[in-house]
Amino acid sequence: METFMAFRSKTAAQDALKRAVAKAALEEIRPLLTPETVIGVGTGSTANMFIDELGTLAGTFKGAVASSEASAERLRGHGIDVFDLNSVGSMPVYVDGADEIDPGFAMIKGGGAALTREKIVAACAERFVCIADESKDVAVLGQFPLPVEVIPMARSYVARELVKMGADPIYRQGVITDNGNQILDLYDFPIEHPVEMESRINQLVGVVTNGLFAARGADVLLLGRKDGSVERR
Ligand code: ABF
Repeated sequence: METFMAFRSKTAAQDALKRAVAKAALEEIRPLLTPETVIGVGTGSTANMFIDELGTLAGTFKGAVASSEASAERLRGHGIDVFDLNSVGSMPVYVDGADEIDPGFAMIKGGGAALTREKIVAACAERFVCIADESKDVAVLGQFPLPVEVIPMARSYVARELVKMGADPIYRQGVITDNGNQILDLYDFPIEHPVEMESRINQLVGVVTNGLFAARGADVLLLGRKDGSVERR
């Protein structure tokens, strides 16, 4: 069994990779920042590190739209104004992490249950910059459980339909999304054709959205390597 010390050093090493990609993301978007610029900012531990980096430039751009309440609070903590998406037009860029990303830049997201807001904010951005450590880089999506956000009264119906599609949906107990909905996670569900699967699942009545970001995948991937380098794809 992994010892606590081994776990802590593994986590610290992964944090260093996340910090490196967060810094690289700041350099990636720096040329886009003007006093008029509003950017989209995601959710999760990698996005949190990006927010911390972005904080060093607070006051030099207009502000951000956040994909979760947690990120909005962190942005405000750094003195960055947070805007309602409805008050903002298109944004030049959205920066967020992922749970998995494949060679075609399709992603599984939503491990933190913020998938719907993430997808909405991403849809409004001209470019999606994905920041991730190399553990997220996969040949085929689906090792990480795919989240599906459902309207609560439809949960069992949607689960039965997902079983017919060959999935093994598990209700994420005790989790309510920022939108008041519930999450079903699909375990051991290899996804060879992410664009088609994203659309098939979204067509089930009662599904709000699923965590496949394939129809609108990433445009740029900043991947933190174990040797400390950041690969830009
Ligand atoms: C968000 O944060 C989610 O879509 C994804 O589930 C998660 C990645 O988290 P972390 O950066 O903590 O690994 O982007």
